[in-house]
Amino acid sequence: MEKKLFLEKGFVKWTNLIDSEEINSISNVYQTLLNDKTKTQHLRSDLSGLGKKGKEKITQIMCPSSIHKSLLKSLTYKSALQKAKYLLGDDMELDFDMLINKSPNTATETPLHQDAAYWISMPDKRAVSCWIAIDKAEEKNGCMWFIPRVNETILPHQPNVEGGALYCDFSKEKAECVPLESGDCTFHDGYTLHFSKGNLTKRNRRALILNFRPKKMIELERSLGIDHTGVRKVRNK
Ligand SMILES: O=C(O)CCC(=O)C(=O)O
Repeated sequence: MEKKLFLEKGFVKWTNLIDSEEINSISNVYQTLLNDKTKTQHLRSDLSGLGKKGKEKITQIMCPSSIHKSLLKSLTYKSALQKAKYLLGDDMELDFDMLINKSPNTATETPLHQDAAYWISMPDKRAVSCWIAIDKAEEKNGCMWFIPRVNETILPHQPNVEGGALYCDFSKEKAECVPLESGDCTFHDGYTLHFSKGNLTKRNRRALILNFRPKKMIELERSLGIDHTGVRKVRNK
């Protein structure tokens, strides 16, 4: 059922990917990384592009498991990989992980985009991102919105502001809001248009995102020096 939906629409919601004990364990590691600006400095940026001047609005920390290697062995990573294999095939492996936190009272949206615009063009285009809600995610704190699959082309993208997230222009009329309880997740493919609104609440909105693609494509990326820690830019037109 989930696979059919994912293949048809380009995204699917998955409830209870992880239980409350596992959420607590991931949440502790997450908070440690969020608070530690020294250790995360080389992997950390503000998706809003405005962070250099003041408080971070949308904190992105790439490859948190390169700092906290225990994450790789966690139930969360194992369970997400198992689902990614079910959705796209047994050759799926973890390509990269990231944390995205929307700080409290930051009416800053993550603009509409397709993830594949950030990636190099690869012969095998299968890829899936698992977006895991560490905190309950709803419209008012910036849950994900997805536009059901249109086609598999990449629209023209550009940064919304200097150093900020990429965005593209497309009608949001058909976008579906996907609220999640803590421990739920969504899976979306690289072409699926998505965005999230700002966080208007008093608490963080923390998401852990794991990206999976075929082992051979990860090897290709690494041979070209791509490990997803480089600058944010359009790589695929
Ligand atoms: O968490 C967000 O606001 C955006 C996440 C996103 O764009 C993604 O996971 O591809």
